[in-house]
Amino acid sequence: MNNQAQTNQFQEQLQSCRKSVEASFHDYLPSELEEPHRLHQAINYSLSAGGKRIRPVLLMAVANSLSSRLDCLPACVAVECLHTYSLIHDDLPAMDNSDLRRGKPTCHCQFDEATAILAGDALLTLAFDLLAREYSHSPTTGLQLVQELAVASGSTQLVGGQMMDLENTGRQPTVKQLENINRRKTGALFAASTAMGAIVAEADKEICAHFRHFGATLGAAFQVVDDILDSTQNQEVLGKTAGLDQTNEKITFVSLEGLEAARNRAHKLTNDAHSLLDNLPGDQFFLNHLIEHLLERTH
Ligand code: GRG
Repeated sequence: MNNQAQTNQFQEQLQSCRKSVEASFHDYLPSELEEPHRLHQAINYSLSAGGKRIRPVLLMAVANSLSSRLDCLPACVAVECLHTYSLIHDDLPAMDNSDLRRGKPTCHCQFDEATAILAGDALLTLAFDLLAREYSHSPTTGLQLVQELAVASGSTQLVGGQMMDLENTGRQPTVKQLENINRRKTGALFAASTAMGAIVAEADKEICAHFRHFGATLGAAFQVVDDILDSTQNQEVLGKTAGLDQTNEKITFVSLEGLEAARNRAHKLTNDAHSLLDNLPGDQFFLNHLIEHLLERTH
């Protein structure tokens, strides 16, 4: 297969993964007809507002590469619920104070602050409800999935990373400190997504750990690219407020090391992710293309 044919095949697979995740939302989440309507409207608004669906796509790609016997879709939806909660709360006035997300007004702008907080809370809880409910026929797998997501989203990882990010506002962290914040704030959910793909596929602990490491490395690359895009793209392309890091006095790899060094860092981490994938079992055609796609993305 030539390069163009491979790219086309990857793009088709990517669209198909996204579509199946989005089509599953209504299977697993409360409808807007359910009370309280305003809360469920806010949840559905933020979830269906778009988004690249990278974390569920990663989970599905790993599960598929290991020929999972169990359905990975509930876990994919759970990860996207958790991610969407983090975005809703991250956009709040007390956090990043952002009014645009996924090309639309943020949840608190479209509804109100209290509703946005509750929509985030509900999505966070729904993620674990979904895992417990949909994998009850395979309790060991269900428990491992709950543990993986709980650790990644808790006070030492996702929420902890956000706290450290806020504490460093207006300060100049070292490269090591910034790597540490990013590992928690962004890397942890990427790592959980790839590990959860391996857990759904009932892979042994060593394989799960290797996929977790791969996800963490990819998450680190993703955050550097995010920093680069925040400083170089406009809000129409990004679908979210551009230049927010500078406005909020957030130190990024771009402000710390400069654009060129940040680009080199993203390339190095991307190469590391490819190398980690070389040592993993399964057909990695899709994941190898996804790594490049994430490096070359424009939003
Ligand atoms: C508990 C009050 C409270 C707040 C927690 C956990 C949290 C707030 C924030 C998480 C930190 C965060 C948002 C990190 C940024 C990670 C990141 C680069 C998000 C953007 O991800 P994309 O580009 O978004 O995949 P889409 O919209 O495409 O899904």
